[in-house]
Amino acid sequence: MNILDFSSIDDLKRISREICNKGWGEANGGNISIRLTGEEQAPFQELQSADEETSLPFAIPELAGESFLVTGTGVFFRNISAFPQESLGIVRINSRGDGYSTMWGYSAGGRPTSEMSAHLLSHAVRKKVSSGRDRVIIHTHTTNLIALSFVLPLDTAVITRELWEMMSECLMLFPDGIGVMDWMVPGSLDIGLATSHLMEKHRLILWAHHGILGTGPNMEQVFGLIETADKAAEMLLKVMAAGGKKQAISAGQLRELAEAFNVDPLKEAIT
Ligand code: 2HA
Ligand code: ZN
Repeated sequence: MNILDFSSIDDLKRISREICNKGWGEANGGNISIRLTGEEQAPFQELQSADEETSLPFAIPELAGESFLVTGTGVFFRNISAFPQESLGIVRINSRGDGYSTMWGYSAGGRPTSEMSAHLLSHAVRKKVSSGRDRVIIHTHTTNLIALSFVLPLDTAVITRELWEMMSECLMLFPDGIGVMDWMVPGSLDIGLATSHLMEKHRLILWAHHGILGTGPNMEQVFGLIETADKAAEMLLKVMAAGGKKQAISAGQLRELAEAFNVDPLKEAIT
């Protein structure tokens, strides 16, 4: 089996192009990880990595033995399609969940994304809370959501409500809201721990003045979630620039929407 034929690699190439088309993929901004399916992990189960194991500053026994396709540090999204083997790698978590080895990729001597802590800690949480369904994490520099983080209070309930009010689809697509974090140092263990904590409740996390993380079962759905939130943010910025809201979807109408589409919206955002 040729690893470059994995559907996950195709998906990643396609979505990284979409991200660049959106203008979110400047330079080496953003990173993506996918927990591989049993079928995609199979070729690595018996393999021993030639590389030394890299220790993690935490233990995630929930992910012991799992393999992940992860974008490399410093990789430009716009180059992934042309150079997949250099830009991407497959890493396998050890049996204790406190280290990983590279099984394939990073062929020019690279290593996984600088945001590896946020990705792995979030995967551990989402595997548990979604009963294994969520396998993808995308981090990207969504222009409009970043801009909003300068003008709205950095509060989960406030930003969730503002986005829900912009389009009917928002509450349907992310009833669990958008978890909002203060600015933190990118790539740090602290940003990873704080992100994974919020991932217990939300599939979208806003990193103030930096970008967003989204999670879900596949690339398409995660990209769709992020694109919808960023479109709502874009509209809110336009509305603000045009003098502010004169009317909006009301709390009562949001409740009607939730009932009609049988979703359970984040309570604090709909008071
Ligand atoms: O450089 O986006 O957050 C990749 C990043 C770090
Ligand atoms: Zn980033």
